[in-house]
Amino acid sequence: MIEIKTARASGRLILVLGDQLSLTLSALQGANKAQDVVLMAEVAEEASYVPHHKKKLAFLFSAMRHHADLLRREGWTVRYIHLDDDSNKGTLPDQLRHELAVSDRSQVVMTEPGEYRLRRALLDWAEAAGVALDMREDTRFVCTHAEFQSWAQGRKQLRMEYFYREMRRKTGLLINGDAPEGGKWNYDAENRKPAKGDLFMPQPRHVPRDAITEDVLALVETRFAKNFGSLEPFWLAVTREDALLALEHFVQTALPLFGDYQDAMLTDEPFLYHSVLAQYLNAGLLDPLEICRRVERAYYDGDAPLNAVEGYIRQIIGWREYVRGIYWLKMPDYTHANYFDAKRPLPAFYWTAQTDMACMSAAISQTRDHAYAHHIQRLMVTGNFAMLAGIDPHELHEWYLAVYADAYEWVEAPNVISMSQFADGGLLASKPYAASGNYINKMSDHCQTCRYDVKQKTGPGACPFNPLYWDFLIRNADKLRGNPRLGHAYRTWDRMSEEKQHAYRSSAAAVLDGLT
Ligand code: FAD
Ligand code: DLZ
Ligand code: SF4
Repeated sequence: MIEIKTARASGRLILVLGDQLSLTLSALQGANKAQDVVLMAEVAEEASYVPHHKKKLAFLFSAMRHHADLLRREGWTVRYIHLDDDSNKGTLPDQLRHELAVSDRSQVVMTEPGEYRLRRALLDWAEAAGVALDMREDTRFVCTHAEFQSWAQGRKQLRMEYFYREMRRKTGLLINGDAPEGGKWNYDAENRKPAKGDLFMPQPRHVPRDAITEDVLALVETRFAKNFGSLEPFWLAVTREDALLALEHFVQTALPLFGDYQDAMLTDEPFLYHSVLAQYLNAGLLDPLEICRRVERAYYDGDAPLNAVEGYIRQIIGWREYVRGIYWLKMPDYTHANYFDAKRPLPAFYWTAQTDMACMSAAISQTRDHAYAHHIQRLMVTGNFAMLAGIDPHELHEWYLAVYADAYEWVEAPNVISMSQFADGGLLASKPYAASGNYINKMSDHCQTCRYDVKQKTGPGACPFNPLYWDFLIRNADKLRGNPRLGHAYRTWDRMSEEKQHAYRSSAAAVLDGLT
């Protein structure tokens, strides 16, 4: 065969990002393993655009390094840039510029980044540099951008429940003929039970660390010494193989009770019956449909009840797909939405867990130790407190984006800005998720050991959530009083004596004055 030499190398550079660790990635489709080079890079900019939890950094760098090895085993040529390499340029655009120059290539292929920030930066760079950038749709989601836009178009309310039904029909998950399995689309009414400490508690699967993970742990400890969070214990899966075993472990040990105890909180049980799979799913080690099909099979095999299986599948093809659609519909201004004009800085205890509020201390310590807190802790404890106290939603958003191993803006921002803070005025929820201590007491064991008294409404010993709840409603009455779902609360307030109202407001002022 005669080889024709061209002036430039004929292959393309395929950029694979840290949360694109999937062999099925659209960027790899149709590529030529003999000519194309996969580029993966640990860069300072991605590692520091928020001060990520140490465990999140270690998880992602180790998973990236393992994925590079897998790609090589699959026959790809991989150029992997370590954080400490001399040739590391610090940002993805600068690294691309450098790699194109040294390899004498001119074309870049990639799957679209999950975050607006990076997508914009790469598109702007490519345009300015005159580089041919083939940015492909991320096919690892059930719903395409076009499908979401056409679903959202012309609707006054973007209700997750209706979107979810479309996704059930599209995927055929738990569909029997044309109807939902069991006759209902949603079995949430059977969920939401509080949990007792003496229940059997499954634990997520712990994976022994290998030499790659040990190296990464040392790197993170040195380079990110001041970042929030504990590196130890480190037991996360960092390969697809182990993530699949974690899925299997969840299905066998926790799925049957996932629905029942989905909203429960226990001080000594951070994980309860949750799957702890979001970090694997969001990094690309697992695929949403493969998870849902495995969980669906557990129902048809008689291994898990419908309320658990439907509830679980709804989180993934419902909520997860829905929040992604909302994110892309609303960016770029979305993360600065501030409906209540809340300006208070984030209290220091969000970084230290040093607070007498037992529920907040538990949620934040678990976050520090595991880069994890489950949904209700994020929504009804740390999120609820921030909204009631009038914390700046953008500052809070940056905290959530930093501290969870599963946090990427496309999924975190709608959950924080919209669902937990109502900062967009109510796109995702018909009323703010505001609650007094009563809710936390019903769903957890935290109040039993708290310095504050959940039954006390006002005064120094009262649960801070109690006066803050009323203070929030009254502070924001101009925006919320007309909400039909809050009519009952405002009528209760109106019936209170002036003395009681004053006691609530002055107790709330004392709590807020004490926040540093
Ligand atoms: P499980 O409880 O076992 O749920 C199963 C899966 O469903 C999760 O792994 C996740 O992929 C999906 N899921 C569940 N609820 C949601 C939801 N509301 N939005 C999107 N996916 C969902 N999830 C993230 O993946 N990243 C985030 O940064 C993130 N930030 C959040 C911030 C706030 C304020 C709130 C209220 C929720 C946030 N969530 C986020 C959603 C949810 O809390 C996490 O997905 C879940 O706690 C991850 O733990 P798990 O894997 O054990 O989930
Ligand atoms: C989150 C993250 C971190 C901490 N580090 C890197 C990195 O060094 N290199 C990389 O390619 N990706 C990293 N990521 C993931 C990106 O931030 C992610 O791809 C974008 O935020 C888009 O979702
Ligand atoms: Fe939280 Fe209030 Fe209960 Fe204490 S009493 S744990 S602050 S809800």
